[in-house]
Amino acid sequence: MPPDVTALAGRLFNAYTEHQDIERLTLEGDIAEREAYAIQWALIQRHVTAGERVVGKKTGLTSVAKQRQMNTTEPLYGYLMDRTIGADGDSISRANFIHPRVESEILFVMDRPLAGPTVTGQQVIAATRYVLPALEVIDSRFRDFKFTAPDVVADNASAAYVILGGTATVPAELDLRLVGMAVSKNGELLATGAGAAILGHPAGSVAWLVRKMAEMGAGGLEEGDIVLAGALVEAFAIEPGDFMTAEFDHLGSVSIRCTA
Ligand code: OOG
Ligand code: MG
Repeated sequence: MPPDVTALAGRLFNAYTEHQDIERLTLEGDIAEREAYAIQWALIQRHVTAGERVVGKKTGLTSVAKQRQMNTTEPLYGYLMDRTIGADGDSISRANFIHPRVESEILFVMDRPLAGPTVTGQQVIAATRYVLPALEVIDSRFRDFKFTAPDVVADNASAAYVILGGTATVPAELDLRLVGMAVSKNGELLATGAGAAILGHPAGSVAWLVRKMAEMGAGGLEEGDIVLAGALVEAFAIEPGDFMTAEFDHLGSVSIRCTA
């Protein structure tokens, strides 16, 4: 029996708005990839009905570090909503999340639309207005942050919040593969990475997203879209009192604070 797309999207929407975890969906039966993206799309429609607006897209599980941490090898995409975007140094309240984790990322701002099954990283760079360093807060709606690939697709790739920082940089001016990054919590170094960690090149990661959207019949990127290319290193839990900073070569730094 195919999954009840509307009911499952409603369950995920309630978990998101109530900051209350739920059992993963695949415990009740298999969900195919296309069905998982259909649930994700129904979930986004619930957000839109609630007055939110799509402002961009995200890839996830595009680095080996993330794939190892979450025990999966399949990248995925999801949507970014207007109410979940913040600026450098902003605080998040722990009470608004279930079990938040922070990821260090490079964010693309699109200058023009981009769609189709054969889009390349070079085409992504040509269609990009600028890139920024970003911190993504992910917050799986599933108990203990444990899921299979279709679960996390349905759950909009664990998207929860994004902090934009640094200075706008035109990507053609540097080699994004070799942009280095150091992330720290409360002044202590947690991990280091480079752009090449995400599918070989951050723009390649965005190109993968565009091709995957085409495969799912979901259109592509719009002018002005913000696009997260995926975490360079693993995600780290954030708790009240924590201050996390990701410093990037060339792009600048971005910080987040967590309060109760
Ligand atoms: C899925 C989302 C992963 C990334 O940048 O790799 C992600 C998860 O790990 O919960 O956003
Ligand atoms: Mg991410």
